[in-house]
Parts: sequence; structure tokens; C-alpha cells
Amino acid sequence: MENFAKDASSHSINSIKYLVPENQPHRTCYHFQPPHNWMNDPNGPMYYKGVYHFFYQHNPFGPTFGKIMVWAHSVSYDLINWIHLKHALEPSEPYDINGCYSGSVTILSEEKPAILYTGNDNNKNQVQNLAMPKNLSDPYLREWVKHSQNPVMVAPSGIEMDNFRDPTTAWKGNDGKWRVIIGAKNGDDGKVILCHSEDFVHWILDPIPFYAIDNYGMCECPDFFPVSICGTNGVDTSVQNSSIRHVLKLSYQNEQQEHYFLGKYQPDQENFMTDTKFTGTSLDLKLDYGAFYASKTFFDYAKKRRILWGWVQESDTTKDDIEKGWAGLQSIPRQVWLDKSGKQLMQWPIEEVEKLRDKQVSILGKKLIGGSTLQVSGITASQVDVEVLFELPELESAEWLDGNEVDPELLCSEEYASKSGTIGPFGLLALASEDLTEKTAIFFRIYRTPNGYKCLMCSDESRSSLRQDLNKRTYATTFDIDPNIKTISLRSLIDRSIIESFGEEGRVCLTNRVYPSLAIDKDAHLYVFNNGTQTVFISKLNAWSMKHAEFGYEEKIENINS
Ligand code: DQQ
Repeated sequence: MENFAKDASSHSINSIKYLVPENQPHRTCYHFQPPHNWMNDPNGPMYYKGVYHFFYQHNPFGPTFGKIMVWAHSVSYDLINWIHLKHALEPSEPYDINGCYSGSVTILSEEKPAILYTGNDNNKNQVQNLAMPKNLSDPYLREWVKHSQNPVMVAPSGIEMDNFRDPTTAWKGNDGKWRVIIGAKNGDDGKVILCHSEDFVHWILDPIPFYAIDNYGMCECPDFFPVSICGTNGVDTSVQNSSIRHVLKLSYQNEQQEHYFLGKYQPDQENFMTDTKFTGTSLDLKLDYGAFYASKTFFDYAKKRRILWGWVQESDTTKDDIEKGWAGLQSIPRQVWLDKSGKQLMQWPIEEVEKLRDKQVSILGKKLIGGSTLQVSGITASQVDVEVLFELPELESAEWLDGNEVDPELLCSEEYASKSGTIGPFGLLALASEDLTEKTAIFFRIYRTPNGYKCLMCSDESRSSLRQDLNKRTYATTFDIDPNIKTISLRSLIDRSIIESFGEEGRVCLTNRVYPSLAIDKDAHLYVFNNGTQTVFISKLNAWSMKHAEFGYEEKIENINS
């Protein structure tokens, strides 16, 4: 691919002119946010000729979900520092006049990117539309032209006309035809519809759903991509060979959770055989067990990796969002790959985030006896990247947990961080006030079960703020651990009102949104704790204060109706 990066990197980002009040303690410093107003799903992320493009669902008129959603557009050279551009898509035609909803980008032949997005049409039905860049020699692809034959797809029979949305990135089969899947529902039954096309304009919809699930409601924002069975490199979306597996990810609207399945895609039969069935229990795989939704991946041609973005919702009140003037964050982009076991995905913040690491403090070989709390001082604890490796005692002493099928969130809410256990709870207290009246605990606790050992990973927001009007959640999952395991790791990216945590090197992810009232700016603290009777060791801990990422824009973004 020809590369624009050299020319375009001389472009300097204009100073940030936020249209929201400055010095807001909960506005993040290195997570992606628009300058103001509402943001939800990531749309059409791509790497194109040296530039990363990120589009997202945005209400330009206010900090709540709007009647008229646009595709806002930002570009970057490193996925960390961003330039906000004019909106790529705004409602303008009968087929999208009630909103340009989510979709994806596909790079077609001759390296032409194409957006497939959902339009809410003049009858409030959902149809699929196509848009192409106006000028391929513009490195930022600032202008997009809607196709004259839009809409290119309408809901097939058996699908509700107003619940047919969110096309994926398309993949090309060996027969040269493009395929795309689209989320849908009928009544309370979720569906995923497969469509194919020879020219990306004329589409045939398969009458047999690619995936269907009863009683779980709309399957929003599907994602379908290959993963390599060996190594951490990503694979382009159209690759099909014996050294890959496929991932189908669905955002269940009723649950607001991101479930995924690993399986085998058989292109000749247009069939995806999942390795496991959906059980509706804690055994199901989720990309993130916390506040993370409507995610989307893309293949990064520059670094041969697959990158995942997800929308992280607010959990404060709408009144707060209106006062703040903004709502919604994106997760830090995460590299995603198949674990060596072949049984689950692994995720890790992209390496570029480490460029923001500033002052470092370390703790090595420190004993954490039961009931102890140790402050990690010397860093800006409101915005920090912390990695800790805990050394465990012998596992035989772990508490018994009856039965294999436990409800991890219930367990976590009963066995919260401040209640003593045997091996754990131990972990981090993030965004904590000095007197620990405010804290968000991210912790582990180990149990013996009839079939081996299980680790509970939990995040407890119940004491995250003195405020009573917040939605404070307990997020948790359990995972099996090897009886010979000696250590367990945790990394948390803490950024003023978000904590993204990665347990066991990315095996389990949990994201929290919290709004402390005491633990803000310089009054935020970070602690390591152990409330188990058994001693654990901090084998090593490294924490870095994080610098601000740069967010600016080229031109003032105009209101679309002014
Ligand atoms: N958000 C979009 C829809 C999608 C939903 C509208 C998921 O296209 O289904 O903003 O959050």
C-alpha cells in the first residue's frame, strides 16, 4: 500500500479548544473522547495508507443519545493522539434522515475503502447504505459520498424492519464474492443475517440466519474475524486457511454485554460452527466482563495485528452528563489474539499507550500479610498505568467453593474486597481517597472446587464514590487455574473516571466507570491490599504516571443544522 504518513505527519494538531468546561476531574486524559457531547459505538476503524481512522456514533447537539446520530471522524498516526475532523456522514437523504447508525469499513479492490452503515430512513426503518471517499488522494479521507443506489439492502422477510442494523467489515470468499453479516431481530429472537455481493452494491440476503438465538433480543454490532491459531499476529478479515479459527462477537442488546464464540467457518456451506453453545451462564466467553459494549475490531496492516475498540458507557446520571457537557468514552485500543489453548481470546492494550508513561515507581519483593494495605506513592494516581505480579501461597489452603457453576457477580458482591478470605481478596484499590472511604477494588480470590482451582476476578464499585445517585456495579468472572500456578498478574489503566483491568496477562478484562468525589486529581491514591489470611507477595509492581494524549482538531466543527 502506498503510504501517506510521511507527508501528513508534518501536520500539527491545533491546540485543544474543548467546548466543555475545563478542569473536569472525571474527563479522561488518555482515553478517546470527542471534544464535547455524546459518543457511543466505534464505527469503521481502519488503517489506510499510514493513517489510522476512527469513526464513532455521535450526537453533535448534546450529551445524550440523539434523534440524529452522525458518524464523527478522527485520525491518528499512533492510535493515541488524535485529530478531530468534520463528520464523515450526517443524515441527509430519505434513507438515513433519521440517523446514520453503526457500520464498518471494508477495503475493496484497488485499495478503495467503502463504508457500509445503517440508515434510519424516513419511515424509521433500518436499511444498509454505502459511502465512498470523495478524494482518495486526501490522506485524511475527509469527505465521503453516499452511493446513488442507496439503500443497498433492506430487511428481509421475518426480520423487523426497524431492527436490521450494524453491518460488519466484509470478507471475500475464494469465489470472489463479498460477504457481510448484519444484526437483526424478530420479536425477542436475535438473528444475524448473511448477505453476499459481487460488486458491493447489489446484495443477496441469505434466508437462513448465520446465527440465531431465542429470547435474548437484538444482536447488535456483530463482528466476525479470523484469528491465527499460533502467535499474536492478526489476520486480514478475508483470510481463510487451515491455520485460522473464526470469532463471532455479538452485542446482546437486552444484556448490554459482549459475548463471543470461537469456531470454524465453512465458506462453501456459508456455515459457522461454534465450538461451544451459548449457555446464558458465567461459562460463556465475554470480551470484557465490565462496562464495555458495541465493540469492533480491525486488521492493522502496519503492524499485522488485530485491534479491538469498545464503547465504555457512563454510569452517572443524565443530569450529570448534561452538566459535564459530554458522555461516553472509548476503551484504549486493545490488541486481540487467540490464546495458546485455542479456547479463548487474549487482549492487551496496544504498545503505543506506553509512550504516555511518565514518572515510574517500582516495588519489588514485598510481603503483603493478611489485612495489610500498601500505598503506591510518588505517582499521579488519578492517571496511571500499573502492572503488578503477585506471588501466591500454596493453593491447598484455598477456601472450598461448592459446585462449579457459581454466579461470579453474586459471589463478588457477597465476598467483597473488605471481607476477609484465605487466599485473597488481594489486588488494587484504585482512585482511592487517603482515608479509603472511596476506593474501587480490583481483586482476585482463589477457591478449591471439586474439579480443581478457580480464581474469582472481581471489581467492586460499591465504595467508589461517596455519592449515592450512581449506578455502582460489581463485575466479576471466574476462571480455572493450574494447581501449580505460582503467580498471578494484574494491569490496570486508570484514567480519572475509567479503570480498565487486564488479569492474567489479558485473559480476563474488566472495565469500570467511577466518579469519586474525594479521590480526584492530587487527592487520588493507589494502594495494593490483601484481605486474605494467607500472605501474598508483590513479586514486582511498576506504576507510571500517564501524560495527556493530544486531542485537537483542524477546523471548528459546525453544527450540522446551523
Ligand atoms: N448503537 C447504534 C446502533 C447499534 C447501537 C446507534 C449499539 O447502530 O445497534 O447509535 O449501541
